[in-house]
Amino acid sequence: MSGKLIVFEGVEGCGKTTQIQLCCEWLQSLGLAVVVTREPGGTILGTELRRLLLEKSADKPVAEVTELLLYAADRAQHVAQELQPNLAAGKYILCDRYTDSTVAYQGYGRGLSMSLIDQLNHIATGGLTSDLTIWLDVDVEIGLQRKRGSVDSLDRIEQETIAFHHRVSRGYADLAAANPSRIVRIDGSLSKETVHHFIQKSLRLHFQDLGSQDEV
Ligand code: Z5A
Repeated sequence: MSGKLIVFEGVEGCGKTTQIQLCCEWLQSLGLAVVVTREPGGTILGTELRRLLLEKSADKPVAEVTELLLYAADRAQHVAQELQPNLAAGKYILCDRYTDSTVAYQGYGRGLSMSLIDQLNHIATGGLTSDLTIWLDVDVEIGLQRKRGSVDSLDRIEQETIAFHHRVSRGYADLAAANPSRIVRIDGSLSKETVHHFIQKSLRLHFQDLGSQDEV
């Protein structure tokens, strides 16, 4: 039996965590085995890498290529330790960020080489791609406003300029246009309930064992 890898992507504050939680509850109510995980930080080693990557300390700058390599290291460990075994066990995996984040943030955001990013993504994943990626599309300003309202302080990437976040957002738009069968765009500025409804619809369309849309 083979499970499903469903990835949630988008700019900061787009609602991934909220929607993953709702989706997890819904899939569990259908009797499915669900695993929720994230990048960076989906393993014990990854938790350490996440702290190094996101802590905002001016006296500990992280060079751009170092950052890229740390995300790749986190992903390689995550694929080997979490994603592959849970897929092999037939589980539905809901993953907060995956390879598209590196393209959007390190590629479009930081301007690092796309061919280097593609190579590292391939090495880290061994070619494992998502079965479906949900891109929650919200305006950068709305996302950052939501984040500023929900946390006390912003981490290193959140503190980047608005222009950086706009480049990231364009990265997601380009990725979705280039991968229409893998990436589904959902308007993340709608209410939480409406976004969840559209996610249910998309998942039912893609995965027949979730039943027909009439049941939504
Ligand atoms: N990163 C990278 O650069 N390269 C990589 O390869 C990878 C990652 C894998 C951490 O990601 C950082 O890692 C990220 C990119 C970088 N940049 N930063 N910082 P993260 O996913 O852990 O952090 P995040 O992007 O900042 O996401 P988040 O804080 O977890 O936000 P979210 O999950 O998208 O949103 P949320 O927590 O569900 O919602 C935020 C608030 O909005 C909260 O108060 C909600 O109640 C509210 N909300 C949610 N949905 C709605 C709707 N529909 N309406 C109104 N309000 C809403």
